Amino acid sequence: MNTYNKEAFVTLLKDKLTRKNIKHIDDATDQDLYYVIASIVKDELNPHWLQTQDKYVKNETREVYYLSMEFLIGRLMESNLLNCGLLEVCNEALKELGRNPEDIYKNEHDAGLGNGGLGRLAACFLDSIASLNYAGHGSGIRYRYGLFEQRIIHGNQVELPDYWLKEEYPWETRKTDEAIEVEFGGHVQMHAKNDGSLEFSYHDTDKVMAVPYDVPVVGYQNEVVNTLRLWSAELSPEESDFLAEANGQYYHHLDHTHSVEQISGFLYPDDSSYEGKELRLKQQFFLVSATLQGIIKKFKKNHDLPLSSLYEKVVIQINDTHPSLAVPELMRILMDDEGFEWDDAWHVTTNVIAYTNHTTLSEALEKWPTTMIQQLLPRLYMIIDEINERFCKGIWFDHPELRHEIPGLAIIADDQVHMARLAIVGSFSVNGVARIHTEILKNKEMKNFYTLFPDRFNNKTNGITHRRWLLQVNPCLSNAITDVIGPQWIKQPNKLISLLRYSNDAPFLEKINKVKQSNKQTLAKIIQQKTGVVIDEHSIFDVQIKRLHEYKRQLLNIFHVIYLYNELKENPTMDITPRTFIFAAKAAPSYHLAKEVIKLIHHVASIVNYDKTINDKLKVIFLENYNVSLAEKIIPAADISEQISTASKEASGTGNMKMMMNGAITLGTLDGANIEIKDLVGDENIFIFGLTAKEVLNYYQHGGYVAKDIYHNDDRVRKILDQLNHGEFGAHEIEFKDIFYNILYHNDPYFVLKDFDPYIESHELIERAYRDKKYWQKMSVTNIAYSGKFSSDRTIREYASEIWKLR
Ligand code: DL6
Repeated sequence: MNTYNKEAFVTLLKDKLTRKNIKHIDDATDQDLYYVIASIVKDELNPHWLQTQDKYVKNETREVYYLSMEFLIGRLMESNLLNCGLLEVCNEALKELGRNPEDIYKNEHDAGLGNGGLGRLAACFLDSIASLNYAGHGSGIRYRYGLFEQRIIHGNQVELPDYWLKEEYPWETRKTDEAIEVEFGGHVQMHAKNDGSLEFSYHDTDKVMAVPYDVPVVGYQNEVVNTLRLWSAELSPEESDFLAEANGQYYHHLDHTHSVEQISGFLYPDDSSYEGKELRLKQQFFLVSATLQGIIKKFKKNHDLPLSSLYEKVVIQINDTHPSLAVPELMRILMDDEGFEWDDAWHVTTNVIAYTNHTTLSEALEKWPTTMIQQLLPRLYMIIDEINERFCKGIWFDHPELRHEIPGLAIIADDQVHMARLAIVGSFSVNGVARIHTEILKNKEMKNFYTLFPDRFNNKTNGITHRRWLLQVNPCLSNAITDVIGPQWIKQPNKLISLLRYSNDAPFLEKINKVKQSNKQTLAKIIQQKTGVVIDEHSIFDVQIKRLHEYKRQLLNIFHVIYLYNELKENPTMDITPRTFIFAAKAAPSYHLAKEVIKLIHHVASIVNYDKTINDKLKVIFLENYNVSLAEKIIPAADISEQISTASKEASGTGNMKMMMNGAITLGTLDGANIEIKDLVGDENIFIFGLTAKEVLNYYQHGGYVAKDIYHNDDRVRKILDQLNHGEFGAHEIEFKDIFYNILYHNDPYFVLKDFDPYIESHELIERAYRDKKYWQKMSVTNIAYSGKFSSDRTIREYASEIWKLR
């Protein structure tokens, strides 16, 4: 793509600046330059965007649509520059002009249109789909407010609205002419047709316009540009006219406009528990209906084929159950708008839709009250009811051995619509996101469905885009790698394996070490700027960055810190390698215990970081407002990657992959993708501890374990819990009682105490291993070498060949 050298780029920048901003380069602000560079990038990629679309039309390409309520894309400037082949030249040009590229790029507000795991995965997938030259697009919602901005005030999380669209977002293009009408509510009338079949019409519905904003998804230096289409809710012209005619109803008009726009107003900030809010259901239907209507319009326009062969050209991957209304909505469109009979519509639907599950946490499994769906989506409810009837009858007649299981399989049960069941029944593929997760789905959580549909279930272990998470965020490490094994790994990340040849090569190890050290220095500066705390750049950077949830066990981590602190207080001359524990995490606003843990981390930090008697051997850092851009700064500097979820609870994890790829060593439980990391790097290159998933599930089945036994028998544990209970880490006595009670009186549901001892032991092993520099660096290189497997390119190739059947 790129044809510029530094001089040409400088000229172009100046020229654009004159035309756009009527300014000389010396007067340009960082923000001016940000927009000017974005405009240069768009000039570069827009022709390819159009060509890519033309190519798909001309070749009648089969296309995949990744439907997701979340796309956590972060900033796009650097990745777009990188993928267009302009990053280096742009950086050089800016430096030539005496400007710091980072200062310019950070003018982009992170697009935080996701909570965490599944939203970031969707962003990585889009990057891989385009980079591998597959025809695939994202479809989501253009929330005006992304995930809340986190502030910490006196240790407490406070949430502020994230109005990320305050400044112009240069990457989006509004496509008014492709807007689509979505209908809610109203009532349904049935009419008998001449042939005796039924016809349905809808009356008095509320109509909302879904207006698409397209964001380019740029493939890595391959001239492919796919589309991320984000839908925005607006008042439909028809409704607007109607309101205008109702004279004197100005305030009503405003109210109504506001309530329509609320549909794409904000992202729900919880990723781990389900909340039955009507607005959320509206958002889901809005996304699904606009996307499906758009797909069908495009199919009719671009293919000379009957709609009954939709599945030959279209596949829809639904990201968790949030878009699972796609099943009844596609049925509705095919039957009511296109005149299909039920069986034909069902055949098409169940050959178009595929479903990915991202969690087995029962509190996160979506169930909507039947009355809510009946009122908001009356025709869809009728269809869901019919799907359920037919499905249950099928079990009754074809699987008599499962008759007694029908209540646990039925899509409608206990006056609720069970969305995961709907998604499984209406899809041709159901996949988990790591080997162990898929096994748990098949053998436990979805066991009876697996019996019914054994061929439907499959595993697709997650991945991350190595372009962003190595090439872009860690350029020095990338260069060091390229210096020894050549640049092929960039297009074929599996080639990173050749690094194994250098795992004993002293000069290479030294180089890798220098890169890590310099990344740690950079992070140390950021930490000082943000928190005022000076940390030892040579300490072990022990990192846990992810959403705050009990199952992710940040509590276990901070208990270990308290334990170390207690040890150091008793023995200040204790010979330990200095440690810096780095946390970053947002808690769902209504998740009390998670917020308590954030507070505890802060209170511990405020004691440990300023206690002179421990000689700066421990520091605890909490970086507020965790988002993609912050992760990009922390990950390259990590020595230890804490992946310590209660076994069986973390479906996969992707932070584990990002840190491994940047040379950190995993300290983890046998959970999610940690297991696959361990299988690759071997026991000697990872620190594994704690209960296995089997043990955890077994405890759950038998009512847990007795946490008080550990409290009574382990002095270290008792001391920590007593410190909490007596307010030693709180501003007042009752602070942290809830944590104390949850562990001792709710029987430690996430096995923090049970795994405490092996966790401490692993930390002691880490301490010893870190002292042997050579050994540590070898481990680090081995992890990088095996990380190619966790590129999302591998994952996407698997989806493309095994589920999507894309060429
Ligand atoms: O599959 C992406 C990601 C997994 O890596 C995480 O293990 C999983 O927790 C996450 N799930 C979610 C939503 N649900 N919950 N909890 O983001 O998906």
